[in-house]
Amino acid sequence: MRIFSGIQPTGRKHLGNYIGAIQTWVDGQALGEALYCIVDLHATTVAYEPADLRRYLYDTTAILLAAGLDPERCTLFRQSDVAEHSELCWLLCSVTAHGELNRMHQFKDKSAKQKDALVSAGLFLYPVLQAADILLYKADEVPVGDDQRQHIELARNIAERFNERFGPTLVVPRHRIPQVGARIMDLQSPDQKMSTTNPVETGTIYVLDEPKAIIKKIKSAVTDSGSEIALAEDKPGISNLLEIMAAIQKKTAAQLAQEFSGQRYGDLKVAVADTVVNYLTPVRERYLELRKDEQRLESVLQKGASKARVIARQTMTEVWRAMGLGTVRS
Ligand code: AQP
Repeated sequence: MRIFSGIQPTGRKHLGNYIGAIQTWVDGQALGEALYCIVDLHATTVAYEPADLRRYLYDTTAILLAAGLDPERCTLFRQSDVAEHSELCWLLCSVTAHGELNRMHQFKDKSAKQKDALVSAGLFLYPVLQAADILLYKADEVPVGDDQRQHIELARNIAERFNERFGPTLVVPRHRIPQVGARIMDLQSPDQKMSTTNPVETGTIYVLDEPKAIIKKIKSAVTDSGSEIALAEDKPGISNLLEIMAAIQKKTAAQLAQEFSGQRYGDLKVAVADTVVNYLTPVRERYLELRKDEQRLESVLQKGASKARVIARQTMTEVWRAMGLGTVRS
């Protein structure tokens, strides 16, 4: 089985990214041939500073290695090092409907957040580039958080449409969304997912937060009316804390709700803070070591790109042939 997934080099990866994606990437190394990509081309679809992007890319690489990605057991690479991603994106545009892209929640949300800034065509085409990332490697499985469900569905539709139009060429992928922790919510607005671009700093726990900051954020997390610890729709704050702890301890939130029944909100917060600190502290410490050696990080990415290119070129040869384009490549 081949696994593919991508992550944006936003530098400040948060607990949602960690539980929803990074943890499943690490586990994926034991399940099949895993390819993981730091998608810097995606990061250019909103306003950014080139120097920051380069720095964040190394930050993200170091976080992924600190989390447990092992370059001997997976292929970790930078998207812009493999030109075939952009090439396939353009070709897949011919089997993607404008109306489909218009319906993407992420486009609607992110374009609304752009306020006075330019809403780029790149942001609109983001899901096509994401489909290209996945389909280029003929991935069977794509581990992602719940927010990416719609994009993976689109990638499946694009692959099916391509195969119908040009003959069987691409693999139709399936998503792997974790059963617990697929959508970690913001601590201050538990009706919204925890997110990099959330303007309220205290709602987001960053992977690199110091223990003191983690404890403070969890202690000040918004809770709900009443005092009973329970998993319920009208208790989004408490349910989110239970979900976070359950994902880390590999339990279910319902199990934890039972364990905490009769206790106070404050008791739960102390336990969640303790769990998160113990979970993230070793990652932060390894990160601080790994981040010092940019040359090593660069070398990991270069080696990964060399391996990824071999698969990408093979797929592009098949795609060009199927579409009747260019000189037939060998
Ligand atoms: N809150 C979340 N809970 C669970 N999983 C999540 N993911 C994102 N947020 C949550 C998953 O993380 C992976 C990487 O996502 P990305 O590359 O889009 O990274 P990001 O830009 O840092 O994600 P954000 O925070 O969601 O960004 P913005 O603020 O730009 O919208 C994906 O698998 C995603 O599902």
